[in-house]
Amino acid sequence: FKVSLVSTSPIDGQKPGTSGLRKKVKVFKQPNYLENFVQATFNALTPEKVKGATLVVSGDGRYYSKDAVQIIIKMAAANGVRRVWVGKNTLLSTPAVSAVIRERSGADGSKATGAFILTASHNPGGPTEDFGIKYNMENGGPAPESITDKIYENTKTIKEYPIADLPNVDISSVGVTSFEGPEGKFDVEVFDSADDYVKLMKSIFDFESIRKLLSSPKFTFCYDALHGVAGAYAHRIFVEELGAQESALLNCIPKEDFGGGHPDPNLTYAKELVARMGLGKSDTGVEPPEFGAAADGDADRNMILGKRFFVTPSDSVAIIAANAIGAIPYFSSGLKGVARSMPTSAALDVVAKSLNLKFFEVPTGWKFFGNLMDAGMCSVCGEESFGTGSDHIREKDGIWAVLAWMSILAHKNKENLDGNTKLVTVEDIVRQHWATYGRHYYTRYDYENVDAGKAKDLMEHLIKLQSSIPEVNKIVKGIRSDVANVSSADEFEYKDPVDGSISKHQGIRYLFEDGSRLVFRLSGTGSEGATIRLYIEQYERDASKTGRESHEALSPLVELALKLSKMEEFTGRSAPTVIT
Ligand code: VG1
Ligand code: CO
Repeated sequence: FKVSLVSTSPIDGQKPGTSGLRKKVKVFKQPNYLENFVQATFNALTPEKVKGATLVVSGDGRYYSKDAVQIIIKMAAANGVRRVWVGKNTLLSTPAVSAVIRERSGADGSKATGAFILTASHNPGGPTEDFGIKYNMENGGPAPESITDKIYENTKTIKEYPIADLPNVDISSVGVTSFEGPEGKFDVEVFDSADDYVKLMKSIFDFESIRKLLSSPKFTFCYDALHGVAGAYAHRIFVEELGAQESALLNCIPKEDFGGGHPDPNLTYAKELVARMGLGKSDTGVEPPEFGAAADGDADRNMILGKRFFVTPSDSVAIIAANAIGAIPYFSSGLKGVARSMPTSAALDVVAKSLNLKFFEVPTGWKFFGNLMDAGMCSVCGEESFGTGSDHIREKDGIWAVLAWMSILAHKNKENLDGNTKLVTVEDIVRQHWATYGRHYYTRYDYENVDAGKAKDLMEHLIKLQSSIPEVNKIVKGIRSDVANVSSADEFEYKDPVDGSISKHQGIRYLFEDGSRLVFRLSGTGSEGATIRLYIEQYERDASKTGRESHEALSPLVELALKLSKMEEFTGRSAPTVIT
């Protein structure tokens, strides 16, 4: 093939957010838009990560992925990349990409040193919806801020990019296509999307014990992939490997537009699963399954449900950490440490303290966990946004979280599968956890697609207030006399304990004397306007008071947060778009 240089000019707004660059498809389809970003990424890497390197390119299969993968293949060839690995039909979940970088070897022993992941995760897909791209490093994790900052700088000065005149490569069947270019050979290898990932899961969990649980008539299960890429793994793992019924799978055929839905596994968007699990209804006629779970578009998120019961993601990571050692073979020699993102509830902190584990609080976004894991300081981590994972890879992992819960259920029910003994349920496990460690009542309010200027004004108002705590407390008491005093308030700043890098402005915190917290952040994953996230948390140690309705327990703090921030005044919104 031949390489030609295309001249281009910088395009505004290519700053990667919490997890890569996410924009409307029509933005990505502008001339040179994707090309500029891809070249800016190549230019941000050291030469040996490009020339002669092996790169993975794949994603959640959303609309525009098939075009994007061909463009990236041609640019990779032109930049001197040796080979590109593509999951069949461009499908690889975000955790599977991480696993492929870390675990897969080519026939000649080659290893990948990076990946372009094509996804906008939980954002809807289709011609009028979102596309996204992010780069992951050789540890399998998202590029750190030092690299994403460089990418952004490069997008502001880019003048040209090289591209090869290759024909489109058939990515619908497994196999290698080889080309000869000016700098030698270039291969595109299409491989099975699930093989490497399934192998990794089998090395972590005791599949035999999970299989026994799933085959017990007392245990019923339902998994909703929301038409995301998790469907490509769910059949293989849950049905073929673990013996679940076909009928346990809901929306497990990956679709370019996620069937028109919003592939975000929460109580608002995973409607079908929520209905099947009987949440919000006392009697559905049919008995709901014992255990249910859902994934987002790129399968790194998870929602865990019991029968008529919701497990908050903050509780989920705490419960996995508390039970991992006995239930999951991968952790049999102990946990190196645990970590959560700042807005995630402190349920994990309590477990860490009681089990005497190293504990870290990092900014939102998975990239911050990677350094801790690489340094051997963290085994299990999670975010309130339905993200849970471990150091088996460097991304959060939706199916891993489901297998972790299945392992805990299998472990606790070892003796209960036969005969008439009642199973220990998801709800039992959570209530037992609250009785032992106390409960963190928790909720998140999202105000999506708010005017960006007004969102900024609200944040500035909240920062200004922080300059005088006595003044804040006067206002607080005027709004709700029944909440505790604010003890401190700040903008969260993180110093990475491994490389010393500092990340500022990571969310506004109001911390109360009784351990309650209010956190305000602007989302970094939206593609239009601004999204304000408000996180509300209250700790209850008294075991007799841990069974309240979350909504009711948190109502004083919710009222306070809305009035303190002047939410309606600034945004014109009397209610959030999503509550989780
Ligand atoms: C959101 C979540 C964050 C998560 C990120 C990527 O970011 O809050 O916890 O890591 O999405 O998840 P933000 O900046 O919008 O709050 V995913 O599944 O979209 O890769
Ligand atoms: Co995701």
